[in-house]
Amino acid sequence: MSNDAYVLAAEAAVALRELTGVDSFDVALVMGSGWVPAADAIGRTISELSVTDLPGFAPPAVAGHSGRIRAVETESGRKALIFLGRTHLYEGRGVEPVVHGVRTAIAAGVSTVVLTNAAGGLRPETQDVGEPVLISDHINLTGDNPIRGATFIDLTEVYSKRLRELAREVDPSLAEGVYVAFRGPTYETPAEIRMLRTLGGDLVGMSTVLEAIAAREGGAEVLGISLVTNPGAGLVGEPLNHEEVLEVGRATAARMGVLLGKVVNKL
Ligand code: 8IG
Repeated sequence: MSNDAYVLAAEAAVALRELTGVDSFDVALVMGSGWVPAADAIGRTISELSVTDLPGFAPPAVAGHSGRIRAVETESGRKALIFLGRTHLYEGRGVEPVVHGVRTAIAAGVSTVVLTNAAGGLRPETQDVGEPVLISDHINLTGDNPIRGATFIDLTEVYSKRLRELAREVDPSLAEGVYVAFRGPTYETPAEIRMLRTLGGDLVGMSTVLEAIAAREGGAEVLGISLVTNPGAGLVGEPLNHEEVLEVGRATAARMGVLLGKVVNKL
């Protein structure tokens, strides 16, 4: 495999520096569906651009995934890069656009990557809708991987224990769980949800794992947080829809914003 994807990320980082006037960033946050309204609490906006202003990004495909990138200065003086939306594998453009934001952020200096998402909860007995859960580990059932060729990356601690502890200093009530990723775009069948519970999954979604792998490949520390927006299919008997995801995000934006703002200020 050629290293075109890494060259493209380096080019996007150069364009990002020129367009934002920020030489180097400290932290990147990927705001998944339901999380975009929380972005305002992270800091003062320096500038905002469209992903299409930079090389290598796919235009947004889903309502509620806005496709913008915001450069922010936090209270503690850190420079943060906020991706308001992400590209998903189910869009069918392959794995490169899915991880391009993370690779660009790392090429722009970032050493911490915060990945947020909305997810189905596999443990409704203990999980409430609207609850944030720290991702402790993942099971990658996407059938894909951002790394091409025989590069063997250690994934013993994809989601930094240090960052999870730091998040729990901010909010001691935060639970942890294993995030399972499918390619989507369908939600699961009830039989698949029962399978995932047996496999040790606590959350299920269609994002995050490929970005987390790319971040670890690039040497960044990763914090993953899921917002539980629905119980997995068949666990409560109601069908799932995307609008309820956005509604849960709107309802919890203030809490998620405060959480992320405090975590970023502690980095
Ligand atoms: I939000 O129940 C959200 N995203 N695969 N399953 C999968 N993705 C999701 C779900 C869910 N809820």
